[in-house]
Amino acid sequence: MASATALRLSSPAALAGRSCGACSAQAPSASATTPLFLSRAAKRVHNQSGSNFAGTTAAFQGNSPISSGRQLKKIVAQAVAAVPAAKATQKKSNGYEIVTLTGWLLRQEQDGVIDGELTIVLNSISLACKQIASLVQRAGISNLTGLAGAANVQGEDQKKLDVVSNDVFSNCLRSSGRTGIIASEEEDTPVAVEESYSGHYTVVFDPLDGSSNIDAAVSTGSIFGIYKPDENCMINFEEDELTAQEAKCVTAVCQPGENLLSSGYCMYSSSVIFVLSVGTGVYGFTLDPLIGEFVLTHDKIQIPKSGKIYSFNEGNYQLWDDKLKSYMDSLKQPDPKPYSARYIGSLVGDFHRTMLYGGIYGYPADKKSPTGKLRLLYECAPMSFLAEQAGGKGSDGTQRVLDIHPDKVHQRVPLYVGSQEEVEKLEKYLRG
Ligand code: FDP
Repeated sequence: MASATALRLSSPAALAGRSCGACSAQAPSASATTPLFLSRAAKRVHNQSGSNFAGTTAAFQGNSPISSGRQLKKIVAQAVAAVPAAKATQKKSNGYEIVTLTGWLLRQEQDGVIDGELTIVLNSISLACKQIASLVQRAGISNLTGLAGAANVQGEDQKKLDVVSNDVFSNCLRSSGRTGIIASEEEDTPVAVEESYSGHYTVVFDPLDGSSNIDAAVSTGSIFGIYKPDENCMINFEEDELTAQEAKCVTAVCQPGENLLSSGYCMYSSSVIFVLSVGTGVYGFTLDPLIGEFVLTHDKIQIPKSGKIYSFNEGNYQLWDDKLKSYMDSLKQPDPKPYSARYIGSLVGDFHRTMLYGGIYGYPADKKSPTGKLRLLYECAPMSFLAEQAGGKGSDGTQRVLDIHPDKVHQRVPLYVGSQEEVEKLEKYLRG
């Protein structure tokens, strides 16, 4: 079982690698083809239109100096006419342009959406996801299936991959040097990162969600949420006793989802997909295994306003309350057509499908689990943040999930998330 000891690494924090990821073909230099005899106006037009002006300029390269005012006028007119077409052509992709996650993050930083410290944290998370993806893919071969032989703080059996993924995630976050406090679903309590260098972001994560699916090689995922540091909860390692530190750590992570700066997940499925929001919409990146980079594939994801797919573990039907049962019954009415049921039993996979196709995902409270099964900090709040950023909704049945103030680190709440109209329909049934 993963230990809950405060993290104290002596080595200086290694910075996450930052390389330029937006790869596009280099535009030919305008000056290379600038003709010698153009007027200033014609030159300006030429420079704006770049290489596409080459056809026009070719006429006066070499031995064709401009010999009359009429000729000059004609040249300028030709040049002006060439501009709209040139601009349109410039925007066309050559088919080899890609935007990598690293390049996208740097762009957000340049635009002032996130700071450099958050860029480094998100980069370190993406690195953890790549490592976990490879472990998940090879689990059956490298003897990483099955139980680790311990239970976590919530009494759930930990799988070997739960434990390994937790180490991978923690290591990546620690070595970024930009996290102050980290809290994992697999650890008893949040821990302070002593070697934090700057930034001091608070990160909550579930390193491997849906782990009951691992041994069957079915979809799993990692989920994370990032909060800005709270001055009141910053740790002073010189002065604090461990218990005082622990109290500060708990306070730091017990924030409502409303305060999230960023959240996201990585799905380990037929492809590895990293989906995140930094508060300006939701973007999805698919891992290209050949170049080892996440590449932008889902630009500005929007959850459809409604959708006829529901994703609940209906095995629990008899344990639900009557209002929820009648909601579920209503979805099956053949008039005009019943909803379709889809349930993987892996939150990341079920949520990802709901984001793309619309519908509703639900894990209600029931007689066996009176507050539901899913964790507010590591599952419900990050997913609700994403849902809202994509135009959907996240609710516990009566209120917005992002408004819930956690009183416990491992608090569970019911979750209904997905298309706005579907979540509102459910809320109406639950109100009675
Ligand atoms: P798991 O127990 O396999 O880790 O919160 C964990 C979670 O999976 C979710 O990913 C999943 O949606 C849910 O539990 C499945 O629970 P049920 O098996 O009760 O349906």
